Amino acid sequence: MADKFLIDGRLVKTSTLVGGHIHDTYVASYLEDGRINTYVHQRINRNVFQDPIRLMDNVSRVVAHVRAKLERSNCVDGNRRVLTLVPDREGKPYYIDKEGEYWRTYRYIDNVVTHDVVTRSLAHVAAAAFGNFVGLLQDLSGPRLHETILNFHNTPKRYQNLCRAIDNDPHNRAETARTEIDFAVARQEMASILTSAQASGELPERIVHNDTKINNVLFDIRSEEALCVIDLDTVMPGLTAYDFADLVRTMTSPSREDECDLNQVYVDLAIFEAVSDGYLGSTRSFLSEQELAFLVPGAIVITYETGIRFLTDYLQGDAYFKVNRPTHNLDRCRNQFKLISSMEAQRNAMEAIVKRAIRRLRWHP
Ligand code: GN1
Ligand code: MG
Repeated sequence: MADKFLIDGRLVKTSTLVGGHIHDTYVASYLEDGRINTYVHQRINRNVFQDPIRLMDNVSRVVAHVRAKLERSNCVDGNRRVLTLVPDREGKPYYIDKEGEYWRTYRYIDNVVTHDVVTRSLAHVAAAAFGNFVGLLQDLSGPRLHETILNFHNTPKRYQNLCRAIDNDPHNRAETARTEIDFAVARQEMASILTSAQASGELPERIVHNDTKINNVLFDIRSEEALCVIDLDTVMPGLTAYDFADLVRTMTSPSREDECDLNQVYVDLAIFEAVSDGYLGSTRSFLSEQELAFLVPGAIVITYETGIRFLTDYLQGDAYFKVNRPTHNLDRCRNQFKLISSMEAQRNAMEAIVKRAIRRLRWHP
C-alpha cells in the first residue's frame, strides 16, 4: 500500500483489525525517515457502500471541517482528536486497485483503546464525545452531504425487508427463528414512529453520525478521555434520535452485542443516566424540545431496527454483517430484542431520567 498512498517508507509490520462488522481493516507500520509510522488501511465494503467516491467525499469534508475547528480552538493533541486521511499518489482520498476495490488510509492514532462494554464514567464521556462531534458539524457549509446508504434508518423499509426475507426464506431458517419473527411482527407499528415524526416536520434533519456504537470512539489509554470519534461512513443527514439511540443500545447493557446469556442483557439505568447527561450536556445548545421528546421512543425504535436487521440477515444467509458462527446474527437479534423488553419495562424510569437531566442542565448551564 505504501506505493499507492502517500507513505514514503518500508513496511515493517502488519496485522488485521477485527471488530467492525463491515470493512476489511489492516494496521500497517512503515519505517519512514528513521521513524516507525503506523497507518490503517481499509478495503471499503462495496456490497454495503455502493458509491465509495461519494462516501469518501463526505468523509473528507467532515474530517477537514472538524480539524479546522479544532485548530481554531487551539486544542491540545489535535491530531489525535480527528481522523487524518492519507491521500493516494494522485491526491485522491482513496485508491482503486486492479480488482476495482476501493481502499482508504488513515493515520493510526496511538495509545488508544476501544470498549464494547463500559462503566458509567466511560459512558458519560463517550456520549458527550458523540454529541460534541455532531455539534461541530452543525455549521458544515456546502452542499448537503451524500446519503451513503439510502434509507439507512428507514425502519419501515427495514421491516419490509424482513417480511420479504420471511416469505422467501432462502436458507430455510425461518422455522429456527419463529419466536423472534413473532416478536418483530407484534411490534411492527413502532417502525414508523421516527419516520412519521420526520415527515410531519416535528423532527428536524441534521448532520448526525448515524452509528454511535460504543466501539466507534477511541479512548486515551491513560486518561480514559474519549479522544476521537471514528467510523464516519454514515455521517450524513439524519435525526439526533438515531445517535442517542445507538448510544443507549450499545452502552447501557453490561454485555456485548452478541452476548448469548440474555440474563446479562438489560438497560442499566445508572448507565442510561450517564449517557443522557453526557449527550444532553454536549447538545443542549441546539436540540429542540421535540428532539428531546423523541429520545426514549427513538432508542426503542432503533434497537428494534437493529434487531430486525440482524434477523433479516440471518434469514438471508448472513450476506451483510460479518459472522463467525451460523447463528451469530440470530444471537445478535435475540440480544437486541431482550434489550427492547428491558426498555419497555423501564420506559417510565428512562423518561424520568431524561427529564431530570434536562432540568439539571437547564438549571445549571
Ligand atoms: C454496523 O460498522 P459497525 O460494526 O460499526 C452497521 C450499523 C449497525 C452495527 C450493529 C454501515 O456497524 O448500522 O448498527 O453494525 N453499520 C452499517 O452492530 O451497516
Ligand atoms: Mg465501527
